[in-house]
Amino acid sequence: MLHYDLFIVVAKLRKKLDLINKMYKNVSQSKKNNSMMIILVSFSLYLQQRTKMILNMDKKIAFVTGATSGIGAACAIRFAKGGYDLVITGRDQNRLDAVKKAAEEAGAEVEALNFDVRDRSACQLAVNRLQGRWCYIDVLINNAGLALGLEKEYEGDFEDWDTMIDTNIKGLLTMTRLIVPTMVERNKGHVINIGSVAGDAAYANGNVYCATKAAVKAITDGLRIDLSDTAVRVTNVKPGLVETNFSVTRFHGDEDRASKVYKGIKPLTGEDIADVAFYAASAPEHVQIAEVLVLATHQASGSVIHRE
Ligand code: NDP
Ligand code: 8X3
Repeated sequence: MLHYDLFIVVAKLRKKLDLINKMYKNVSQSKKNNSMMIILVSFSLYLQQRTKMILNMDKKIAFVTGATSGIGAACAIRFAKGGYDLVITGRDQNRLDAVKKAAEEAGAEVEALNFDVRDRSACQLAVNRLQGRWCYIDVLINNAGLALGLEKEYEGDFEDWDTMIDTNIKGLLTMTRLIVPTMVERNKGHVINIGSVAGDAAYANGNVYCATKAAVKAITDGLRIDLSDTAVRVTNVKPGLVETNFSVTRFHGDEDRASKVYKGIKPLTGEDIADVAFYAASAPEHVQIAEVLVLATHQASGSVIHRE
């Protein structure tokens, strides 16, 4: 990469000098000197910028989907504090801007991409928009996801089912398909999928959401098998109760109902999960944290929760 970048710089310099010679063939010497000075100053600024970019190439890049809230936002800040630059994605421009600002304050350079992971061509366009070093993602955190509804399977809402399946399964697959090939090319990288305790066993009324997270487990295990002849690592982080916007979304904006989910128990925070993801990404290269189930101390499984 370094050689390639230097090659581009030299080629651009030669092209610029050729152009200058052509443009100023018939101009007086003093005008030529002034113009030459301006061009040299501009070019030295360009070189400074380019050198900064080349030096920055050692900084790793984490790509976090659904970074506008909860676990995704916490991962963005944790990885920024841990020395990564970031690509963050989400659908809400204001919240995306706020997380970008916070991550920049924590020391990261940040590319913010606004798109819906259910829209495959928007995903493709967003990834294609990344240029230079931003094409080389070191850690992909497939976090964008949601639960909608908590009803008996035979009373569930078709639209809620489609949204969960399209986001939690198909969106995660799309991002994996778009980003992992460059990891394979470089024989380097890490995919961290945010699964759930809900994927280990279904709980009452969890049906389709639990199924999407069981699918995340199978997809993560499948990817790990398919990448076992490479140095790319694959991790499934499976949280239990984490207090984020998750339950407000699940209950379609009913905040009272959402707050009851965390009553009588100290739930996990987005930061707790971000710490686990960062730990997995920071393990020595020969260590692959395949799966981590992270529960609040008084939660024993998807359906066993001790409340005060
Ligand atoms: P939040 O609701 O706080 O965050 C969800 C994030 O996903 C938001 O940034 C949201 O963006 C984004 N998102 C949802 N749908 C889409 C979409 N179609 N395209 C792009 N982004 C989207 O919840 P959490 O932080 O808790 O959830 C993050 C992940 O963690 C999910 O996969 C969830 O299933 C999983 N999880 C959560 C647990 C919990 O108890 N909270 C436990 C176990 C797993 P927007 O605001 O635009 O909707
Ligand atoms: C989110 C955790 O238990 O609410 O995946 O399904 S739970």
